[in-house]
Amino acid sequence: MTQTSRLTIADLHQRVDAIFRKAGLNAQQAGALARVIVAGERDACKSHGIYRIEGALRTVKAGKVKPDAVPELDLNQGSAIVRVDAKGGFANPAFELGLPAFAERARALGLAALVINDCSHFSALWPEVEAVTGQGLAALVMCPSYATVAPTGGSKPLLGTNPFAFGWPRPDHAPYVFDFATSVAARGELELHRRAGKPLPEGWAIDADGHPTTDPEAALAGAMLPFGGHKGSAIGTMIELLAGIMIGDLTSPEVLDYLGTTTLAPMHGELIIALSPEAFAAGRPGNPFARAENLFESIVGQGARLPSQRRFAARAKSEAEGIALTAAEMEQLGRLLEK
Ligand code: NDP
Ligand code: PYC
Repeated sequence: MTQTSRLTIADLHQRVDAIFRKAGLNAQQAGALARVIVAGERDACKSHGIYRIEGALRTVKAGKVKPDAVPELDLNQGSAIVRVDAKGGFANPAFELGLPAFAERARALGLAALVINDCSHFSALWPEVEAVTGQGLAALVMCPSYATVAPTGGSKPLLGTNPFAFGWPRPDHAPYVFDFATSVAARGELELHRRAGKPLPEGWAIDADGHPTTDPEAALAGAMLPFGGHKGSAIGTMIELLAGIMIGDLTSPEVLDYLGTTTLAPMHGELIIALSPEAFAAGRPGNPFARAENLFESIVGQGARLPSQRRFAARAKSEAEGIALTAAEMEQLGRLLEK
């Protein structure tokens, strides 16, 4: 049986923050990164938990992200678009900087967009979705990645795994949140299968010659497939357009050209849209939050589960018992702290 240790959320945060501080990140960058990585581990989202620390450190070492960046907020007064220039740093501190003005703008105008430019991005999107729903607003979040996914009908990497996330605030419950890659699975899952020596499920990937494969090595050298065939392929393309080209930032093929590898965190932009359900439903019959509850009850009433339900259950367990880490993960944290 694998031996596990349990760390409190605060203890894991302190260790991850210390690792990043030691690697030269300023307090703003290190703190925001530690918050998102620890949240991933706390919610049992292993593909974006502590496994990501080494990739972030490699990206710093390669000079492909600025560890001391101080993001700059452009309020763009009167407009629905709030912009943060991440200044070549990570996306997470840029988001934290932009959130208050962006949420205030969405409440005042009914909807607003937060554009983040020039950021290194490796994290899950749900922490940002939850930050927006925590303000009583619905949220749509998306970003490109690097070219690793073949468009449906093609055979070469072109699109990114382009994550897409949505949240709806629920006054008396945890929000409704989904967050997924527009590829069949996140690329992090391929890497975790490779490390564990496990074959991939069928339908995830093709090899460099375009043939279906379940071998993680062959898949990493080939291309991943979009989820839902042509539908995921089109949504992935939409994300390249909206969160790459429209916001004046890099698309996934351009990111790969810039980095020359998929072993570092990608550098691109991010688009976050907030919508006020009250503003959109004003003057129409029914309270949008009460009507949404009826919909959720009907879904759960059929025996289905809501997205994020597994994650919220894992969070409750971590909060009560601490975050479970394997001996190998504890050793990894210790090694990185000593470096
Ligand atoms: P998953 O397929 O694991 O999960 C996708 C979503 O579906 C989750 O919200 C999940 O909720 C929900 N879900 C899963 N099973 C069910 C079910 N049976 N019924 C209802 N809902 C369900 O996600 P991916 O592997 O596609 O992505 C994982 C993460 O990777 C995401 O957080 C994404 O943001 C991140 N990512 C980041 C990228 C980047 O460039 N920064 C690129 C690609 C991915 P639950 O969590 O509760 O299971
Ligand atoms: O898991 O696909 C992924 C990913 C790419 C960049 C960050 N996460």
